[in-house]
Amino acid sequence: MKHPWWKERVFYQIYPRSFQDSNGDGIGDIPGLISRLDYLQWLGIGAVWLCPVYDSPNDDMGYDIRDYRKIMSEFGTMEDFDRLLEEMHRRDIKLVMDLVVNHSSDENAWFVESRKSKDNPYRDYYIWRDGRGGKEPNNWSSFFTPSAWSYDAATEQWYLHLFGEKQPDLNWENPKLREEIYKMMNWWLDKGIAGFRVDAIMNIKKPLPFQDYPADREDGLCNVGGILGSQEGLRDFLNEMHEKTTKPHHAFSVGEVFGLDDSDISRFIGDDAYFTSIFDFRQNVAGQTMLGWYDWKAPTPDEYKECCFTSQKVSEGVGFFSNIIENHDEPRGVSHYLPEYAQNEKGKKLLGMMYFMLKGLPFIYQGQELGMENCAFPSIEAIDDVSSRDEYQRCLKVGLNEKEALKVVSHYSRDNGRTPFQWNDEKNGGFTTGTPWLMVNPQYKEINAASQIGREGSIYEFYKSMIALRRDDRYEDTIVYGVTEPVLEDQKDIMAYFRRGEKQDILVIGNFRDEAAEVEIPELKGKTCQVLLNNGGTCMAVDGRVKLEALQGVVFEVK
Ligand code: ISL
Ligand code: CA
Repeated sequence: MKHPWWKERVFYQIYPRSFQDSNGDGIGDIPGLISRLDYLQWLGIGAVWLCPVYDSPNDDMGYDIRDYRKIMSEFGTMEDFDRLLEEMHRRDIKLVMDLVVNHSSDENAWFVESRKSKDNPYRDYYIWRDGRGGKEPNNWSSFFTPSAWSYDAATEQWYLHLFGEKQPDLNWENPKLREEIYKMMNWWLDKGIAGFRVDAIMNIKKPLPFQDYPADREDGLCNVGGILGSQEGLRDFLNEMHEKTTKPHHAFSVGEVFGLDDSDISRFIGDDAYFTSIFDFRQNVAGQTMLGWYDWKAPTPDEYKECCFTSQKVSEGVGFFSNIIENHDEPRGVSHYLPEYAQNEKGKKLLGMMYFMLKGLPFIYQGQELGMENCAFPSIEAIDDVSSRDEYQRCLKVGLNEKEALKVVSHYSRDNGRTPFQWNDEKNGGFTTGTPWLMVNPQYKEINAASQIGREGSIYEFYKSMIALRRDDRYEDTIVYGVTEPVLEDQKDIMAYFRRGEKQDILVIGNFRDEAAEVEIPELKGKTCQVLLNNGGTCMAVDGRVKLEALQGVVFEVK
């Protein structure tokens, strides 16, 4: 298929718990989301990735599923869900659901059975091992707790959980379990959803035997994330899942894939690959180490651009990455990638333009189109997220004081992306009439949708015009399908690239400096440069020289 729907649409990620509450209980819900679909339609959104709405005890906010075929009661009912799907389709918006099948909740009926006895028919749906002299079976660390193993007294064995204690890992080696998962996926696809965002999928294949690995942190534990993803047997599972679910349904899928070797991309994206697309996390993981958040650094604008360009290069001719600056697990992109002097409207639009015009599928995370920022959490108690609590303890363990630990966690906390959506400057930013489940970012008075919709020059209107440009038939061939060709790569804090199509060339150029810049692009000599998008200020492109103000970003059509 040369022009499938998913290449030409803009995606929007919704964290339903924090989008819109309809009944005053402080929790966003499906009726609330339905009441905001017009907002997405005005913006020009063509598909939504909806974070988990399945029945869950919410230890990891829905990423711990108790019942895969039931809607979380706080969010509504299956009737509400069906209405949501219908209302989205009426607005020509596709629905992509979250698929969490590396693990389930410990309250899932499968696990409730599994833990009962060693010969229970569901025992092998999960991963059980004997301990070593009263201790964990091996030194694997979990992403959310120190050890990846928890002891269960009923059968005197340990179960594996790469995430939280209440998120036991499913045993993909068991063909019966795999069939159950495929049946469940097909059940949702038959309902008419467009496909799945596939959670933590590189973790489903565990390396056997379950041995110790060299420690990568001070407590002797080892993060096996990377080791898991390179397991050859993982490919068989991914292929089988595709063959039995997404392929026969011609469904869309986007994998949450970390640590993939660039030489392997063609097996993951492209025609008949395991997934339609995978997220490009190269810039998100830049600056991260195994030690934990206290040791992480944000990339500079030049490191950011290098990551983007590498990803463009390795995916060209292979398939489409999904491009993001943030999601529900990340700090707000504008607070993470922009130097402090650039954390203003102009800088936010600049960053938005730089990633949005790259080749790939643009995903916008809720509130990104308003320039929502990280939240100044007043204390660790104000943070709810399970991984933030773990990282806070790690900070204290290595000797940071409480104030320093809070500073680290406030920057990286997943709750930065989860504070309620800022609809207006009224109580709780218009999110709820009750008490919000997580604090509203105090910035809602200044940063909110109502004040930006229709205001010329607002971040929201800027995103709207970027989306309109991408959807404009005259440019689609170049913006969606054109090759990316970086220029001025060695110019510090300048990010510039051509998109070359059959009908025209487009130049995307941005100045991340806090002063004006003038650069030379010989190819522009004798050509006219027509401005398609500009984040503000005057710009000149004359005789091969381009002048940009501080933090200016411009998209030119070059003729
Ligand atoms: O694997 C990682 C690093 O190699 C982690 O970053 C991990 O993949 C990531 O945290 C997975 O996130 C997803 O699954 C989690 C859930 O808490 C997140 O919200 C979700 O996006 C467990 O389901
Ligand atoms: Ca509610």
